[in-house]
Amino acid sequence: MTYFDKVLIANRGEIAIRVMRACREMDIETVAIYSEPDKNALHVKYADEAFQVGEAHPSGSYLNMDRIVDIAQKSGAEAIHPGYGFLAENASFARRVTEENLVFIGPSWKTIEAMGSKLGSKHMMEKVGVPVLPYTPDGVSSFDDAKAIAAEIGYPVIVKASAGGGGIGMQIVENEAGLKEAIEKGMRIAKSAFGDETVFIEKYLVKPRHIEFQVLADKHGNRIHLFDRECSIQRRHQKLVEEAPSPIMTDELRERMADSALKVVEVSDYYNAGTVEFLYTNGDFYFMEMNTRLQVEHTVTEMVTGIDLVRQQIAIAAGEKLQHKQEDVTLHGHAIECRINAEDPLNNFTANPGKIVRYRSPGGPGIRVDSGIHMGYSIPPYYDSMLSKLCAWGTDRTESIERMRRAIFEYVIIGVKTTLPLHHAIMNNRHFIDGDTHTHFLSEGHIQNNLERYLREEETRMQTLGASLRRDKEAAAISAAISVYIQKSQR
Ligand code: MV4
Repeated sequence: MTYFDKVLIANRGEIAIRVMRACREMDIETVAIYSEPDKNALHVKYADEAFQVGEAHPSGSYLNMDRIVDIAQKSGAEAIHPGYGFLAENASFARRVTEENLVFIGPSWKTIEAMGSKLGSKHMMEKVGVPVLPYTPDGVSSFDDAKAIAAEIGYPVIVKASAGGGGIGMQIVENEAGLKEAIEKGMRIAKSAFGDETVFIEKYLVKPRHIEFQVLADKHGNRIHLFDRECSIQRRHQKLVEEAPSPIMTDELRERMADSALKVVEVSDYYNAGTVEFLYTNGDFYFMEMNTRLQVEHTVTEMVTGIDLVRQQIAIAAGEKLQHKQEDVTLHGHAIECRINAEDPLNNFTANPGKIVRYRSPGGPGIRVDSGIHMGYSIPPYYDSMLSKLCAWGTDRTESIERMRRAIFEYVIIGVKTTLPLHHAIMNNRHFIDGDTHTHFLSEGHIQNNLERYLREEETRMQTLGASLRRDKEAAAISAAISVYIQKSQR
């Protein structure tokens, strides 16, 4: 069944290749866009056609709506997949695509717009009985109107941007003395980051878990969930490790949370793939936000359910009914994803772009590597630092951890510093192994000493490897020649 003849992927890196893989399996031609620094990127080589969309900076390329729509029309693409990040949750873009008679592979722009307001989505969920934390129903704009409500909610509270996401602008307030400054600072950040200074206050949970539910809905009123993911190990609101299912999930809790997640889908008229985000603490859970996109960590859900979420997105966008009933969706085993970023974990995770001089990705039983890099590739400094996603599936969480350890050992990326040593330390950390994770796991310093010891070992390993690198220069030259050959043969 070919739902579309041609789809434009308005993204780069691993997610662009991920979407192109689904398209290739579905016999759908692919159109890539690329910025000037990405002209030799893997997603450009992978696509059937590729067009330069602009210069390095995202505003001139991957965020350039006019150019993207123009390329879609000129190339004859019928649909656009936004991936994640960039324009994936931009209601104006989804609306523009729809108004140009192209299909946006995602929810309706109206739903994207509605879920983009954290306050508005809380109101919506509260009405249908989805648990939300005590909060100020309207935005707060001054200390006076906030003081009374904050006292009612009870400290600590947190100030959040309504138009925001990813923790940007969040201000934790321990007591009334800090409230005024927190509101003013939160409003300033909200205004500059999102162009909307609306902030609200809600009860602050000290060490919650981040548990999210994958959902799928079609345009005919069918909706299902595809179980839960735990994404609590984050650094500055950037997820580092995700897993499915959550290690603390029970059948009873899952039923309650899934029921809430599906209520969110229903009341928001949602269709396509989405994620309902909750915070969990001591048996209670609270709706946080609805992510109207395919997420980075969709991989672990695919590994434990066997369902290809991108294929489902494309079929739904083409008007198909859901291919699975809820009772058909079964959970099998456990999957963990480690985000491999070009960052230096011992230097405050500073981005570490550069050239990959040696690259060998792991394989074998239960391993999946979704990456946008190859030997000889130079990582541009203009975009986010994620190089690849290393995923390990096991029949249970223990086997999944054991496999992840083995895969991290096999993974060779030379030329840039990466978060691989951090993931080695996490996979060997007693708290992680016991499933005792929460959102402040990394900030509690569990990992640091392990990390330093492991890095010293890593340094020694690199020194011995360095000796063999010289021999590999020929290998690098050969691989460069091959990639040029592929490029030429595709023109
Ligand atoms: C919270 C919270 C505690 N209490 N809200 C971070 C970004 C966004 N997903 C919401 N976030 C949080 N909201 C209340 N009322 C703690 C966080 C939070 C967090 C949440 C999930 C995973 C990691 C986190 C790291 C820091 C803070």
